[in-house]
Amino acid sequence: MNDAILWEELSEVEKIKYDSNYLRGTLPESLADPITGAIRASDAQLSKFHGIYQQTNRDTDKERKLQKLEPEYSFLIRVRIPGGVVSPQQWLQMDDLSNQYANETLKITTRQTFQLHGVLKKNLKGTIQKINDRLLDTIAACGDVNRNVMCHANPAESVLYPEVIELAQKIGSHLLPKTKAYHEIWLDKKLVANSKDEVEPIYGKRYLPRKFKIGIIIPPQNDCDIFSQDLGFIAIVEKEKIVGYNVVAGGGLGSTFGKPETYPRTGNVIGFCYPHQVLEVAEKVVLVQRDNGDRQNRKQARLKYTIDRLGLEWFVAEVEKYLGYSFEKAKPFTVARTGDNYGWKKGTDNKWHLTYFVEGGRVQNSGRQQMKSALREVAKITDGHFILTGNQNVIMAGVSAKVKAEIDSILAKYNVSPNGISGLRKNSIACVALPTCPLAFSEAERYLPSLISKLENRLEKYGLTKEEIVIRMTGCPNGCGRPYLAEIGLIGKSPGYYNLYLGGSFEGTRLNSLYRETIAEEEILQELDPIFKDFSESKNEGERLGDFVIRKKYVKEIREGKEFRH
Ligand code: SRM
Ligand code: SF4
Repeated sequence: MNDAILWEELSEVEKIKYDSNYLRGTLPESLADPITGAIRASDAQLSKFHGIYQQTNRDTDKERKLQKLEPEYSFLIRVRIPGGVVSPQQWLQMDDLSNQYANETLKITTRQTFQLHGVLKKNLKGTIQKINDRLLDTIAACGDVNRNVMCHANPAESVLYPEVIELAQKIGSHLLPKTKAYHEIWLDKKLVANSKDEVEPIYGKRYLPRKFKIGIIIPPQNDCDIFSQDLGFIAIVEKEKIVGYNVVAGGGLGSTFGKPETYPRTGNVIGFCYPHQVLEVAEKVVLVQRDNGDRQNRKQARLKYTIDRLGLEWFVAEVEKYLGYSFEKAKPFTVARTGDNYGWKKGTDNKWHLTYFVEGGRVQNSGRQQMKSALREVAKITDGHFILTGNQNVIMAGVSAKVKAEIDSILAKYNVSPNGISGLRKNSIACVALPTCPLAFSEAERYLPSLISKLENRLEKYGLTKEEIVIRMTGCPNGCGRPYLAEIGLIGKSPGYYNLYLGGSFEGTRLNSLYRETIAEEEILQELDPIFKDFSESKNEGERLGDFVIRKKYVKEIREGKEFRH
């Protein structure tokens, strides 16, 4: 502890980070303790920086309490995979680990990576080691540092894909914590005993005030929801070359019911930088946030609040001061959609790429539909690789025509051919929520598929089955499924009840707006039915539902985060 710091004014987590000896804490002791399936509370904060969250099974919490048993503790492991690129060997390893140590499913997250759920404390180290054996890791997948860097996912959509994925990987590496704690604790590497020699040149001893997120897109695709990122880079393409990037800062979606000082916010385009400047721009924005973010109140600690508190002009000037030069004026760009373009596409490299829908990002076998087995078999025969998308889907990428045909027959064999999926379902995202998420008020991933089936009946009635509509559901207002940017957003309030938000844009440029509060399924259907009817009857040519509900004044347009109300 440092006496010069006014610890009593800072959030508890600040002290835990500072005293942790660069993220070591007492993790080894916690892991070795046989009495409990849990780790110490301070270590549960630190484990996040290692990609690990302690959880309980919320389906059994009440019953276990009645029986005076400790909760069913287990751990979520989140892998760090910049841009979501996964080799077939890595896929097979993750699949094996999910069967051996987790709940037999793989969760593809909204930030293009895998989560394993349900790993017991005694199996944590072995699982982490096996992930690392395949050249993946879990460092900084969570915690107050830069998280998994997102990137335009589909190689078939742009010849410039190799350039942006390389950039995403470079940013990810550049902003990794430098502590060797991860290697010592999980990989049994030699103890770096005296941490005084060990410095975190970017983060320092207290790391960032809060999580930090970066994404890169190639317009017109906005598959990383660039306006939701703390920091975004929008590739500016001239004559088939990336001449540089528009820089977007201050996006973020988490908010809390009943606390109007918290709100989702879309990022501001603050200027243009050249490709060789991207790494330093990323670093300096991180440093400005490190030095100015709120360390007292974690609910005000994200970059979006730093910008709103100190002013956008101040922020840009400060970043430019750290850089030693000014941004150029941002260049024009347009984005067309946040969702994935499904189906097979041939790339300019003559390779085939299949963008494949994974409902709620959950790769699992369910009855006759054996998606997990199918993708395992694909991993065994593919001559390409996999790419996880920010819409919780997977691209079977870079395959030859021969393998393309084999993949089609594997998907058919396991009853998971991607046919006949409605425009609504294709554009759906659901966060994990129950039973693992400790913050969930209601279901999301386990419930959205059945709600969509009921909505599909209504859409069919109005000839809208193919209409692409972005629908996203989360079990609480933290925004993990980015519901605030959906045309239809549903956010859990209490078991079975949701707030309904309308009017986000299909392109991911506008926040939605509260339409109805605390309603259950029957009311959700009743509220949406007449809107679908009206939409089918009076939408303009090419008009999207999100724009329609604003034109027809179902909701008012939200122009910036501060206008948003729950
Ligand atoms: Fe998230 C916390 C799951 C993307 C905003 N998020 C959590 C935790 C770890 C709950 C917790 O703190 O104990 C959830 C674990 C549930 C579980 O059992 O798996 C969780 N978040 C997820 C994932 C898995 C949702 C999914 O179904 O895909 C996503 C993992 C992404 C990844 O691979 O890194 C996920 N979370 C997001 C996003 C979307 C994004 O990043 O593009 C957001 C909104 C964007 C943003 O950050 O502003 C998001 N998660 C949050 C927040 C609110 C942060 C805030 O500023 O207030 C929390 C709560 C917190 O940090 O205190 C949170
Ligand atoms: Fe959990 Fe809420 Fe995030 Fe859903 S949005 S995963 S319920 S924290």
